[in-house]
Amino acid sequence: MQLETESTICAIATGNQGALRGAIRISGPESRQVLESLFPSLIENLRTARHAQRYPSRLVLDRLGEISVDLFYWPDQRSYTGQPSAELHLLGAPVLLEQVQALLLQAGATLAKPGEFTLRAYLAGRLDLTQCEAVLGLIHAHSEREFQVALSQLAGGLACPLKDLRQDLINLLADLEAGLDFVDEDIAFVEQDQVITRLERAEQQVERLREQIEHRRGQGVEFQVAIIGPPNAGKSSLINALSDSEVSITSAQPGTTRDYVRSRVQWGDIVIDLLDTAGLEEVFGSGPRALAQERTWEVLGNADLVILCLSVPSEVDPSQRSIGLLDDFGLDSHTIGSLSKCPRLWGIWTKSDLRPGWKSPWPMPAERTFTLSVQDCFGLDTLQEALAETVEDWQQVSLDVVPMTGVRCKSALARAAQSLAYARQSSIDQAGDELVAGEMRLALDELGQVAGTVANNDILDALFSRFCIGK
Ligand SMILES: Nc1nc2c(ncn2[C@@H]2O[C@H](COP(=O)(O)OP(=O)(O)OP(=O)(O)O)[C@@H](O)[C@H]2O)c(=O)[nH]1
Ligand SMILES: [Mg+2]
Repeated sequence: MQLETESTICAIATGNQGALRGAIRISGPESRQVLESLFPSLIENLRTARHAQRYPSRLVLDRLGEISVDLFYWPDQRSYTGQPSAELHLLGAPVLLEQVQALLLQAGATLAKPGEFTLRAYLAGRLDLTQCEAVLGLIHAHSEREFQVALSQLAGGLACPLKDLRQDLINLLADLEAGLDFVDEDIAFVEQDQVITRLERAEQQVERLREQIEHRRGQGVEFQVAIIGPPNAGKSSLINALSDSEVSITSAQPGTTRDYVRSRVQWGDIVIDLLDTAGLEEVFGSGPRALAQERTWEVLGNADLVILCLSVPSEVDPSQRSIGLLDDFGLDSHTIGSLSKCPRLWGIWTKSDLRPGWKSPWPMPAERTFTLSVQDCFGLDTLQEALAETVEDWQQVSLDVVPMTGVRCKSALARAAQSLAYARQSSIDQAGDELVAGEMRLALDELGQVAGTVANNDILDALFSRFCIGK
């Protein structure tokens, strides 16, 4: 991507799915001129604007007629991107948004490249790299959980402790460097044992940050698969088979599983959280059964993938009348309606041994379907492979996007830890404060890379503010 900020860019900022409100962003030195050609009646207001303001306005579009537009205008660098910018808020219909965007392009704006607004915010010093990556994470967030991880990172999950750590080191370095300036006069701004203690503390903080990143990678973003279905469909048996251990109780009696059971399975690099749930059923009133249903829906809502299990109808079961109607499998229409809203739903015909050669189509929309028998160990491999493949793709996205910070930060933190260790050793060996300061600068560079800023100016600031006090 070009690091060019002289052009005036625009882009539709909301999704193309069609929503109640849509927004188009504009940023760049010519923002006002572009807006003036769209809103001639606002020319005077825009030219005299001294601070960000909202202008309720209207636009006339070809064939579509007049529409109302809320114009938000930031006249100077006090904006997200650090340049004159604007947002047009209007009805979220894609056709409207595209027409308005076309007008902006005609008026001289160019179409923004992916991430270009965030890049400008970064270049303007509005965001550090960890925050930029979190913004990217928000854009790509697949599920509510990933969204939460991205949000917490944006709010400083990593940025805050990192800032504190750097500040500590900058202060220490400033003390050391101040001492270097007065080396002839033998003035020490900081005692040697203080230097050693503070470096040791910094090393521990780096270690804690590394752990935090590791924890974030391991904990926050594990792929969750909710196994659901009517009572007795064989859900718990399936979880046990996939986990290769008896994590959930099974029995011929419907309603065996009452609360959800979590099983963390690991196949090579693939980690999956399998969640066994209480069988879906219509329950009226309150009590443990109703509570169990609530839990099931809760688990289902948070899952990255929902797998619905339906037992193939046994030949001797007279209750199976017309195959293909979900009611025949013990799911009421309300449940079916709610399930159809799951973003990712797979279907499994279980207990295929009960009906050899069973080949009925899956009775509701599903991304993938399988037929298996836990009893005969049939079809488990296929399911396992499909799961592994899906989780691998998902891990790629979720590890690359938000915690891509993690991958990048980990190696920088490792180098920072090493420099701090050298610095401390040099101090212990009394090898000279120049060497200690040199290693500390390397460590700060690494940490600065993590935060996406360079430490030199910070050091100057810290140093300068000290000299002002006494001289
Ligand atoms: N024939 C056959 N029976 C199975 C198979 N899988 C499970 N079962 C039996 O079906 C019954 C119910 O199995 P569970 O795994 O407890 O079913 P569930 O869906 O967890 O049931 P709830 O917890 O009550 O909702 C048990 O008797 C199992 O042994 C299978 O592949 N073939
Ligand atoms: Mg069960």
